[in-house]
Amino acid sequence: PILILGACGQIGTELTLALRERFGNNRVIASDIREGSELLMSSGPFELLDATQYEAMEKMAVKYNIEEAYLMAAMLSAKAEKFPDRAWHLNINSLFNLLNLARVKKVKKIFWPSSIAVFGPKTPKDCTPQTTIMDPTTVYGISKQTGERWCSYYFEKHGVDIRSLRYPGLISWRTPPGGGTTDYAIDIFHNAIRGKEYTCFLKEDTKLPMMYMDDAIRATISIMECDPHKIRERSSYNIAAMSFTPTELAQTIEGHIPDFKIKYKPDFRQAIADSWPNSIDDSMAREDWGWQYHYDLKKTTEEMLVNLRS
Ligand code: VAH
Repeated sequence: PILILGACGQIGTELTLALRERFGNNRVIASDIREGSELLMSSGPFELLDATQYEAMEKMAVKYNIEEAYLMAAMLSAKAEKFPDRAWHLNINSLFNLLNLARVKKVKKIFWPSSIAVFGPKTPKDCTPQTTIMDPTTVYGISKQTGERWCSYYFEKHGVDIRSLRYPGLISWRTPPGGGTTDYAIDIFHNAIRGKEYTCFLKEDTKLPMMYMDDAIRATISIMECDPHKIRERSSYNIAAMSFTPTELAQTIEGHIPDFKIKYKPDFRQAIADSWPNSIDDSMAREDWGWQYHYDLKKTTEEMLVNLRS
């Protein structure tokens, strides 16, 4: 059986549905601090669970005889700047709980998401390497950088089979955006299909690494299923798909909705975006476990518009 923590979040919702599709609804236990969408709740077992409470997690692992766990609960970059203490507590303690659960063999294999947010202003911005300078300037980025160090430590010291990916900004339609900086790339579609002008909170030339959710889910399942001897990196792998600016995204949308209009009103999230890379070198993921993206900007735009309109 598989346990998903943070199953009602942007990635958690999609991961739960994909794993239920793949392994059967009743083999995937969804859990979160609050209930989720009707689709998620009606498709298989759900438990209210606070990922910062070790005893509760341990009880859940024993109750369902969990073999694999995915920790998708976190507070994202923009919201974490407003609630630094809560963000640090949630992001780090939930990871410690998961690592310790694996250390005492209550689960066999675990997944934890990192992010391009681990990179900072001194990191090379173009084709950012797998191993490089990391000087994150956000609470979220610091929690992800620290988390990567703990993942590597628990693998080396305790043999914990932890797998991790540095997700770029993820674009999806099933859940509303939740406190991220890259979420402009989701908000924009919700406005466009309602015929509304979109006021973008980032400058028009802010280039960021992005990925369509289906690619991110496929990458997650790939690294979890791959032969452990092929995994050379136990902190977290760079993965990439596309990089674009708000202007490029708006132009692609205009190709489908000619009268779509965008204007720019940068806010505090501009400084967060400016500290992140423009593009990512994911050659190590390609070499080690055959990573390859499928959705480019054109296909992502088509998928988002079709699904949000249906
Ligand atoms: C955020 N979507 O904006 C998340 C992600 C790289 C961005 O970490 O905070």
